[in-house]
Amino acid sequence: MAKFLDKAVVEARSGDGGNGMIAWRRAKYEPMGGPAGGNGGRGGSVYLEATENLSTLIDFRFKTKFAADNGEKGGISNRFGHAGKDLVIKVPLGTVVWDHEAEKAIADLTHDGERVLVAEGGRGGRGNGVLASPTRRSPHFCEPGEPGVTRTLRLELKLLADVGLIGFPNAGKSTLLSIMSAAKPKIADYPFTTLEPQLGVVRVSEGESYVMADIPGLIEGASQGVGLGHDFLRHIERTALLVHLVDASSENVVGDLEVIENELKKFNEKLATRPRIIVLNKKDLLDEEAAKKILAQVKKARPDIAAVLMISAATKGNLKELENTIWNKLAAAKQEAKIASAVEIELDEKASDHGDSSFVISRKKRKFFVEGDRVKRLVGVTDARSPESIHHLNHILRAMGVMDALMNEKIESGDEVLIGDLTFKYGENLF
Ligand SMILES: Nc1nc2c(ncn2[C@@H]2O[C@H](COP(=O)(O)OP(=O)(O)OP(=O)(O)O)[C@@H](O)[C@H]2O)c(=O)[nH]1
Ligand SMILES: [Mg+2]
Repeated sequence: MAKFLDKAVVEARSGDGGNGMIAWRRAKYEPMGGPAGGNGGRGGSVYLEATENLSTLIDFRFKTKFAADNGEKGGISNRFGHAGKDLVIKVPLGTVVWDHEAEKAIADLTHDGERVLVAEGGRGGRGNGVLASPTRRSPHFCEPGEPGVTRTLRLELKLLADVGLIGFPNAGKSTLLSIMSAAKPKIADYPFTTLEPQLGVVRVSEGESYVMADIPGLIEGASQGVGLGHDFLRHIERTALLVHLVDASSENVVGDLEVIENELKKFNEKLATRPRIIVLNKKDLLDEEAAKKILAQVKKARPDIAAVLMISAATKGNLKELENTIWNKLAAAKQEAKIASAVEIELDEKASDHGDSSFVISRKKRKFFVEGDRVKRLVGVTDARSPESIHHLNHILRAMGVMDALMNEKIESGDEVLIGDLTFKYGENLF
């Protein structure tokens, strides 16, 4: 059986920006024409997008590396390179996106079509066509494209399903899922038939559906971990509406009900107030009289739970009533779940900001190291052979405060400064 997947680590890489172009116009009467190299195209960005068509992270079991296309290099005659195509990775609703390295939540995708930018494409380098200016009429250089970024993300599925089927082993949870959805879980007359949550899509009408999870059976002591109780209860926490199934032919129906209710409460106080429906199953095994009596007993024992009904999954008795009750309760329950999750996960707004212009300076004797996202990218678009390009870099480093910081570190003329792949000499090509 495939292991149920509710966590995945993926790598997303945005495309490199295309390089600029060095080219010259060739006109009949202009043998040495002006600069005409086009700009490189922007690299494709990577987005994550929530969709209601998925309900698990199973797709990320084998494919974990994603890359958007690179931008095209600039062309002659001032033609711009095409931008790289963006990549949109689909994830199920309720996916929380973490920056795996920084351990920061960057998005909580809760509605269909909601998107987050996780890796921004590199800018295209400028061609010599646009780098020309009145004082620099024929630039013999262009800019390289900015490299893409690679980000390691952890995806966590917060909401497993809309509806969670819970109850003792053998209560008939899998049977119910199999008749309400197209899912085909294993059904058998022994306990613990189901060992991993099974999901099914329940179609209500054209275009309307919800996801139902059949959760493995719970037993007394589950809140202390008995019978993999913790795993199962953690799944239950991630369903908006609970359908608690009890075998109505059991000798002590109210007692059975209370055992599970207590375990839920012990595990997480919040589960005690999660919207729920109590469903007494296997009505076909009781005569009319006994069925009525048991229904009354349960209603009396739990006056706090409004929705109590009796069905037979085997004969599909009262199924319509159950379907309607679930559908009516679900809208309200999902609203509640959304409010709760908004409080739980405090998004780190800064973590999704890639243009991080912070930098760190460290030194080893007469060598200075400047590290940071933005400085690295800047150096990436610098052509070390072009004095003008170096001049441009100096200008930006000064504006970012890198020069001030180096002076605070008592840098002296002739000292080496290492940024990204380039090494500079202070006072010579860095000033
Ligand atoms: N008579 C009768 N039997 C039922 C009904 N619903 C389920 N059963 C039977 O009860 C047994 C257990 O059903 P399952 O659906 O496997 O129960 P489960 O709750 O998924 O059990 P676990 O996976 O072990 O937790 C099977 O033999 C089913 O055929 C019902 O409404 N009436
Ligand atoms: Mg089962």
